Amino acid sequence: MAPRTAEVERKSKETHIKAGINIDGRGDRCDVKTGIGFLDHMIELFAFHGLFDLELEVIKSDTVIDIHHTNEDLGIVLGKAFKQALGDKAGIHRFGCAGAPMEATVARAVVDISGRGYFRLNIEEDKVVQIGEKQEYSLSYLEHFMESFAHSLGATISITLQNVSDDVHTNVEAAFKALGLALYQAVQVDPRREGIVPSTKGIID
Ligand SMILES: [Mn+2]
Repeated sequence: MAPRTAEVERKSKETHIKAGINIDGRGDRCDVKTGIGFLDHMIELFAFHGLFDLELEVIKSDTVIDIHHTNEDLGIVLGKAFKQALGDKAGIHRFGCAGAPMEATVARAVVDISGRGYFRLNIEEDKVVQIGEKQEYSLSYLEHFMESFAHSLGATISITLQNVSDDVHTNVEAAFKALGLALYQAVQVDPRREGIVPSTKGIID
């Protein structure tokens, strides 16, 4: 199998971001410098549990405003890197489904590398409207990051959070771990599907 790697660089008036990825990595060769400490931690553990080797660097950003653009653009660049590394997607499982608990909180991620970008965050409680408001990160930033990631990768992704914690770190970390585990499954190659794009349409673009 050809190496599934990619290098992506994206420059806008708001951010300048570089990424390098090896989908068939070990997960422990990551160098993530986003300028947002919490997000470094989240992306590193996502890569670790997905066994992806990842270099990600925010060269320029406008975090003096807030993290909105950088958070969004990191999702875009990471999604692009996966899309490019996956090529025509021949042989892959395409679907993945995994859960990760953290204390009482459980995150479940369901992924379909369908070519269609869609993201949905389901929260199985009413209480969580404003969690994380005063913190560096929040559930709405999580939603925004995942939305950008799903659209630029061309994947349908659903994340459900159950027994939501009052601590934003716990909720978001469980979500990133679950996504890493589900995406790991989705990108694995089944030898019985060699050379076959996993769609009855014959392509996933
Ligand atoms: Mn943590």
